[in-house]
Amino acid sequence: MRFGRITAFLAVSLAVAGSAPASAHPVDDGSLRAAARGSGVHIGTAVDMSALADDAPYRAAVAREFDTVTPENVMKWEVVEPQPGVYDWAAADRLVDFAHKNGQVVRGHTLVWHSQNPAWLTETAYTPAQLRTLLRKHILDEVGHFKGRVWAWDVANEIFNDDGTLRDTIWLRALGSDYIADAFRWAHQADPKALLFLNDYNNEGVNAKSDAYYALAKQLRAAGVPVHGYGMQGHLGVQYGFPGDVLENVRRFDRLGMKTAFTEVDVRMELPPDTAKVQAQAEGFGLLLRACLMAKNCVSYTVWGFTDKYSWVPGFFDGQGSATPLDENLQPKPAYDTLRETFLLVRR
Ligand code: 9MR
Repeated sequence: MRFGRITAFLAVSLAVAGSAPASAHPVDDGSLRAAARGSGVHIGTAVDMSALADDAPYRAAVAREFDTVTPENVMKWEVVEPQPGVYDWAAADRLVDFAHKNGQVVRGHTLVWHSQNPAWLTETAYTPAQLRTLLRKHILDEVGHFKGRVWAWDVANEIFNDDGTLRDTIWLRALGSDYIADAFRWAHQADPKALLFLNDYNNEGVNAKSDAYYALAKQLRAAGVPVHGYGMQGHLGVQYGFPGDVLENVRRFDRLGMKTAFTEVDVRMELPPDTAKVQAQAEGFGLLLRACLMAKNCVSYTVWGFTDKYSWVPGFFDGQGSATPLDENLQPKPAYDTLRETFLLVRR
């Protein structure tokens, strides 16, 4: 019964949302986007470009439910520069165009990472000087290509281990920790207006990893490096329990004068789902959104896919899934209701 109303809203709006700009929904149409309006927090999703092209209900839901989008894969280095010096921006441009038609802002993801780099980059024995030149060119070219069209960038992704030591990557090995400050400086040079984020997982609560980020952020900002934001991916699982001190963590970055964001939220579970797991999942989604709304400078809350139809989780974790707020038929789960209710109840 509870979902009947929301499902009806979804059905009606799916019919109209395809090309409707944000201003076409001045009242609460039952969407997440409407609930988030006026909260100061953007509500977002990662977007799967094949689904966006081929699945009309998916496409309509992206337009209707969210006011920020993140490319799930198509801005990653292996996609944008498949051969040295040969760029392919086509898929990423399609998403940016879609976002602008629908009154959405874009979170760019991601500029320096240990994963999803092109084979030509990782399998060639470049010298440190060459690697630095390649990284600089990659960041200047990519941020430059999207200048003025990307609101915020995940500049450095997953640079720490869970114990707070820097992750062993081709960048750290060749360039030492300086690559981090350099990446932010280059991104800022290419688009001085974009918000520049650190981003990681298992850094939502206060722990060794988030302590390392706090120390790094403080140090970079004291040195005048343009680091504006701290991203917490928010990949949770009901079987692990949830971090208890998320608000405390977010607030310490607030006090540093940084923006914060939840960038990839999903809450997975051992399959099959049952009532208790689905309820716990709703609590996980709600916990992170509450922390965001209760902090002063939390600017966005993005889910890593909104429907189980395209979630990355089952492909990566054996026997797990059901991690998003809508099921495979795009029907809302309690997590969806919790997100809406939290937006409507917790006002800054
Ligand atoms: O969801 C993405 C999936 O489609 C890719 O195969 C995968 C490859 O590493 O990356 C996934 O997205 C990741 C994101 O870029 C960074 N944080 C973890 C995400 C889930 O693995």
